[in-house]
Amino acid sequence: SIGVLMVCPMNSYLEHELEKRFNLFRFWTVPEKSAFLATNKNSIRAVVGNSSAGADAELIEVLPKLEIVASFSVGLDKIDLAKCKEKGIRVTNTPDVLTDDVADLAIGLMLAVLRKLCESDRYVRSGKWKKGDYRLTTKFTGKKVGIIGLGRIGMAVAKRAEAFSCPISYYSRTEKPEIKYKYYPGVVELAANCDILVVACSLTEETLHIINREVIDALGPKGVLINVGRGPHVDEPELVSALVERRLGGAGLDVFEHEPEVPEELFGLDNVVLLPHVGSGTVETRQAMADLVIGNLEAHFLNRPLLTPVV
Ligand code: 8YV
Repeated sequence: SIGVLMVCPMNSYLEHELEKRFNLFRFWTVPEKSAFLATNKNSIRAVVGNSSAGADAELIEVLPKLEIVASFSVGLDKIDLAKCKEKGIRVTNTPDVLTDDVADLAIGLMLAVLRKLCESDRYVRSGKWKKGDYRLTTKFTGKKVGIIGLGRIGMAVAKRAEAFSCPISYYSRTEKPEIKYKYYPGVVELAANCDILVVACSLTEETLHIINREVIDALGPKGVLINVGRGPHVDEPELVSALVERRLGGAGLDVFEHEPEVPEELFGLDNVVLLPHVGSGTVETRQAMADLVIGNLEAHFLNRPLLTPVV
């Protein structure tokens, strides 16, 4: 049967469904990776990856029979797309099905940071409430929200923030003429003109460290950064020092530069909320993502049109 290489653990339902249909190899359980690849390279026709591991040039080169890379993610930054294109390898991802969850989480992070939800929870649990030194928080409704990347997720964040009466502005490579939100042609200008800055773009060479010191300074001591994109969108040491020195008001972070490592300087701060990359992490959405991965692989091997093709 068709060999499918799953590169890292991601979802047990997906594993079971793949196992029913294909000869599934779990790469993370393999102790001797290169010996394993040498033995199985001619039977592996598909790779399944996610946001932490995909198919880099090295893996693609070593798999001569590779036909398709199906990612259990919308982000494609762990796949060498140019190499796939060059070799005629198909690529699929999981767009749309996770948009609502990621946008919901972005709004959740805004509320959590501004209203200090996690800090307040710790206040109750630790018994501090009985000593009664609760400090006031910051209103969310009406805050100016700036969005980097007005794709599916960025638009879903905007729509939700509109319901909180937030004026919306955005940065993207090009202005979207049909969109009524205010466009800024640069990230620094956007940051200087919003209270909450949301990273919702894909990670590419152009968007790596798109949040740098200049952007952080433009956002300023009352500004809040929300990152539901990728850790490397942010120059993390710059973000950490700005938060520690209170040059930035706060941050809600679902992603980090070196996951699962999170800078420990952040652990003591009450103006940050830290999540373990769970934007798409609901039972419903992860199942829908898994079904898309399976559907794409089945379509490919039955010579039918792919459900969500990228390459
Ligand atoms: C992860 C994501 O892929 O879709 C993306 O780009 O980052 C997430 O959905 C998921 O956590 C992988 O297991």
